[in-house]
Amino acid sequence: MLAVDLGQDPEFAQLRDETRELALAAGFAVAGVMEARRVQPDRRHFIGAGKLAELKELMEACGAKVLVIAHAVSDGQHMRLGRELGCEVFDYPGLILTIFAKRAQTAEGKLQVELAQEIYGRAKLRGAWTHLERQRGGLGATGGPGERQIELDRRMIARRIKQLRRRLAKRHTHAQLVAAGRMKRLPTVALVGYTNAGKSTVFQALTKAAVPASARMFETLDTTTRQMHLGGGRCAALSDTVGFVRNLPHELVDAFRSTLNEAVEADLLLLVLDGQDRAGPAKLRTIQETLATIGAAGVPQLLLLNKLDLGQSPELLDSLRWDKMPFLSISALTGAGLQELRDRVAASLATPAAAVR
Ligand SMILES: Nc1nc2c(ncn2[C@@H]2O[C@H](COP(=O)(O)OP(=O)(O)OP(=O)(O)O)[C@@H](O)[C@H]2O)c(=O)[nH]1
Ligand SMILES: [Mg+2]
Repeated sequence: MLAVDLGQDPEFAQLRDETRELALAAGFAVAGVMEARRVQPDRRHFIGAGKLAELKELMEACGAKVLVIAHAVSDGQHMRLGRELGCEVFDYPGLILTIFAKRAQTAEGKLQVELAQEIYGRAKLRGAWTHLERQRGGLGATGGPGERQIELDRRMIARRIKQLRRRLAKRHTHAQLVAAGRMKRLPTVALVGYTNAGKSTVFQALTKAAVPASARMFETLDTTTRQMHLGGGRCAALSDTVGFVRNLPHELVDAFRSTLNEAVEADLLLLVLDGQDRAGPAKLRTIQETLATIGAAGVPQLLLLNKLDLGQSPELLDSLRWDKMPFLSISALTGAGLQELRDRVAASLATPAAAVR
């Protein structure tokens, strides 16, 4: 695994550790981690020649077959690294796509992942094409067999992307109609947050519905919606959905648009953070940025610090108090704070939107 400190990211250590976690979630055993420090990436190999030689040596010494990079690299860098090191290369977006592909269960989830892969692969193919064209060398020469093949591939992928988008749109409209019928006029609440924060566990605790929760990253890819009782005969429709991570690849955000729309259309967002996590403030920023990207920044929010039973990070608490950010501490596992959560949700849904924040 390769992590490069480019000097712009104050959270480099978190990025490195998180990429390691993601590599494990993708099913790789991490044989070694190499760090490098650069002002900016090398244009050809992302890292300099000296580091590249060192990396090759390290990979040979531990028999590594795969290189995982904690950053997004260009198509050219991707190709050259693979060739130089004689191994398969996963950059950060590629790694996350691989995990999503492994986890996808439902037809919609699989379609969304396939769409994301096609979009990501198309960019890579474009890189390969530029490379071949350069190899061809000749000026003005057209119509070589290789070129025709690449052009055919591109057109096929473009057609596939269009087809996938159409199928997803159809499914989504259908699902919306079904859901609208089932949850007649119920206000909607969506759980959002970092992967592994405990969203599915909170969902289970609030709805008594069984959805898989686990310590694996990106356990949930599909949206589940159930009724949640708020007391006094009132109900809301609660949705559990896909988790966020820093730099969520734009291919995924694009492909998972319909799943993420759940958050855009909600009356209230429950932002779930792992309260014992020192990296909480950075993760909260990631959540807010992702919400802004998908157009859900304006939806009223209630911040939950989950896993109260495990303690709470003083750094996180200080940061929230400093920002005057209201929050509610809960434990989905022990049930602590859940009654107050129900009351707060009921109160916020009963008052005009803006009052919640
Ligand atoms: N101790 C403790 N563990 C919790 C609590 N809530 C969730 N967990 C654990 O945290 C892990 C992740 O929980 P999930 O509910 O799967 O998390 P998620 O946010 O749905 O994760 P993704 O679906 O991967 O995005 C699981 O191992 C849960 O058992 C809690 O209140 N206390
Ligand atoms: Mg989940």
